[in-house]
Amino acid sequence: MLTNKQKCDFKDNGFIVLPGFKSAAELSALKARANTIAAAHDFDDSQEVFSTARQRGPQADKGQDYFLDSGNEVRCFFEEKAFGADGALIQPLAQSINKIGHAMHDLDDVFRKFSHGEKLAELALDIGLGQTQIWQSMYIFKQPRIGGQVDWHQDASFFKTTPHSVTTFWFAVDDATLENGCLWVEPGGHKTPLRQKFIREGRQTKMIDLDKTPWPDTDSAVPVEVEAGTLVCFNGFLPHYSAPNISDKARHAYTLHVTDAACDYAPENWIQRSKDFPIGGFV
Ligand SMILES: O=C(O)CCC(=O)C(=O)O
Repeated sequence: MLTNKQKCDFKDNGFIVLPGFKSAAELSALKARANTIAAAHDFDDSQEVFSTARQRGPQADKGQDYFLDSGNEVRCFFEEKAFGADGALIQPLAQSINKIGHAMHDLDDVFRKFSHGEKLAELALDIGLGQTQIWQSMYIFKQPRIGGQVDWHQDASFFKTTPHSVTTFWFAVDDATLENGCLWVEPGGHKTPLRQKFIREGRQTKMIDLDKTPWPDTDSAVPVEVEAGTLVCFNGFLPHYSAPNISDKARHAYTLHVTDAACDYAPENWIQRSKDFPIGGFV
């Protein structure tokens, strides 16, 4: 699927941009399903917020259980700015959800179809993933006006394998621009050390600092403005971030975090699978 030049670019830069990877029909089916799941969320069941800041500290509360169990479920998380001072939603429910996670790729028919197939398997092979394992799916709404920032991070912090293998498949469901909070990446930054690791200890999680290498700044980072249907594929060591969406335009995206079964998946990773819910790959 990839040319030799594209394979070399992926190795050198740590990411590759593939416009037109998904069709308009595939995108609209995924978006419709995501909106349906968001609109059906039971507000009384959970008002759990997703924010990258929240993932830093140790936690043990009801919200923590909701988050931890979402690894093998389909669950909704709110935007931090979804709530007014009185605790009520400022926008309608479906426009207040930050993301859906984290096992739709196995549990939901529409998401399953989008997340599997020969085309993805072939691409994975081209970038060095021999036997894929899809651990996590996230549908990120980045809602108009209230869509939260995703702080600089490396996805390998969340999915340790030995040797390193986690790779992110990020699909633009809408056009992603500077205005609505596109991804930013540091070309070549996948060669820098892993700065943090996020681990699970029983029913608790914590972020541990590993390396003090500073996060990129606007001199070394580049925005990845892409059209809907584009797949951005990147090495799990690549630092990336996205700004808040203060525009009136939605910026939906869908991501898959994928490792190679030939590498050992760490028992302290927050998402684990049991025998009755086995991990699978693109085909
Ligand atoms: O889409 C975004 O804004 C960030 C996504 C991300 O950080 C990820 O998928 O690892």
